Amino acid sequence: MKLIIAIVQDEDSSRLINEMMNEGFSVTKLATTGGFLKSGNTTLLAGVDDSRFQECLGIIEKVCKSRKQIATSPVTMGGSSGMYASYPIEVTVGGATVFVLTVDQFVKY
Ligand code: 2BA
Repeated sequence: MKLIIAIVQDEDSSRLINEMMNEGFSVTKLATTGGFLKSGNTTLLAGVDDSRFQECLGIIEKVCKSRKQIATSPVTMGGSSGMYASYPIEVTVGGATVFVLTVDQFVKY
C-alpha cells in the first residue's frame, strides 16, 4: 500500500475529492497553509493499493491546474536601519505537490 500526500490549491480540492471518491479511493482532507505564500491550501491523504496508485496520481494530475499568484515579499532595507519594504513577485503555484510513501502497516480498529 502507498500513502499519497497531495498538497493542492483550494480551488481544485472539491473536484479532486469528488473524482477520487467516484473512482473508489478513500480520502482525508486537511486544511493547510503554505509556508511561502502563507495562504490556505489543501492537503489530501489517500491510502491506496499498490496496483492503483498510478491511477490515483493520474486523477490528481488531470484535475489540478497550476496558477500564477502575486505574493508580497518582505525585504530588509539595510543592516542597521531596521527598515522593511515589500515588493510584489509573481509565483507559479502547482498543480499539485505530491509525496508517495510506502505504508508499513495499515489497520483499522
Ligand atoms: P507555498 O509554500 O505557499 O508556496 C507557494 C508557491 O510559491 C510554490 O508553489 C512556489 O512556486 C513558490 N515558492 C515557494 N517557496 C519559494 C521560495 N523560497 N522562493 C520563491 N518561490 C517560492 P509550489 O511549489 O507548487 O508549492 C505549493 C505548495 O505546496 C506550497 O505552498 C507548500 O504548501 C507545498 N509544498 C511545496 N513543496 C513542498 C515541500 N518540498 N515540502 C512540503 N510542502 C511543500
